Amino acid sequence: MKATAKAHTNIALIKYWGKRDESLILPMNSSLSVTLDTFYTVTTVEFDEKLTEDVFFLNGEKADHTDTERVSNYLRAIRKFAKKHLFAVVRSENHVPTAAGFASSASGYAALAAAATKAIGLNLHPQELSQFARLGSGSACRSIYGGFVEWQKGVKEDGSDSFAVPILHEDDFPIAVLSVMVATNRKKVLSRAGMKRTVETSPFYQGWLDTVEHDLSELKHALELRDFTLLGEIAERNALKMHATTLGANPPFYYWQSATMEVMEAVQNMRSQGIEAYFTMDAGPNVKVLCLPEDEQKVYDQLKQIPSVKKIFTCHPGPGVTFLPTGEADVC
Ligand code: FM0
Repeated sequence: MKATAKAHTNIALIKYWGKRDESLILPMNSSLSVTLDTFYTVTTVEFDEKLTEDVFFLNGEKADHTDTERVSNYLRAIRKFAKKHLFAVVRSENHVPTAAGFASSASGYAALAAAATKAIGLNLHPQELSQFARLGSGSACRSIYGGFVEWQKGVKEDGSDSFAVPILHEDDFPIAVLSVMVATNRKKVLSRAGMKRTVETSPFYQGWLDTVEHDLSELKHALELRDFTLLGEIAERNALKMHATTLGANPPFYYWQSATMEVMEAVQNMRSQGIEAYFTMDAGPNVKVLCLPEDEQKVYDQLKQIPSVKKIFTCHPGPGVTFLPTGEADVC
């Protein structure tokens, strides 16, 4: 009753922003991301009839109460579905610089969903697995697949039509994503709380909903054409629009810091010099810069010169979830 899975993080080009159901994690809008090759989580789950509660180890150490409770609540849904009332030991190794402000919930819940469902004896189709990952964290449903992935929002109340579908394989459209870590000093508004406040209070949220599906269909068209310029323009526009909704919330908030804007400006300057680069940001101050692989060194060198840039990780489209021989989480 043991299984190990590995899943990578993803960055949204069309953002998931807002829920229509908070417990089933059903989104207000469809979204589209690219799974990245650099950052990942490896998780081993072992169900054991001798256990009287779930135990969670993160990076080799026993996790705190809050993290353990979130994992345990998540496993409850899997136990219920499998009709097996067994507790588990969960061991996760995060190869995501979380301390540096990069989110690990997508790779974390994709790996946990895969390892836990397999360990409990369910043999799921990737589409079902995507739905299980969604229950942990919305963006995790997209990390089941590699490459470019759409999360179709669905319309049903039970969430049975809300899952990710692969659009392009990771080798089908080579782009580079430079993950730019900036100096940060402010406490984070978590994406879960931020999107809830925005849906409930921001008058700009309706503008988001009115245009996001159009952005998505345009982005899918750009992928079909392998048109990087179009992809970059739409992704940058969509990110700015998402961030604009937070300014209308009550109380208002924003994820950017001065360093975030310095990177955004540098990217726009590069474009005026003829280097094709575009930016996108999630619910935090770090910036992801999109460019073509042939320009990645040039873009890297320019970004590196910004004093508030602490570190840059060069990423490319990466694979979907995979199962590993059990025990790998302990040695990775
Ligand atoms: O990834 O409340 O998945 O599409 O990263 O766990 O479902 O952490 F920029 C924001 C991700 C949101 C956009 O939210 O939320 C995206 C965001 P949960 P997530």
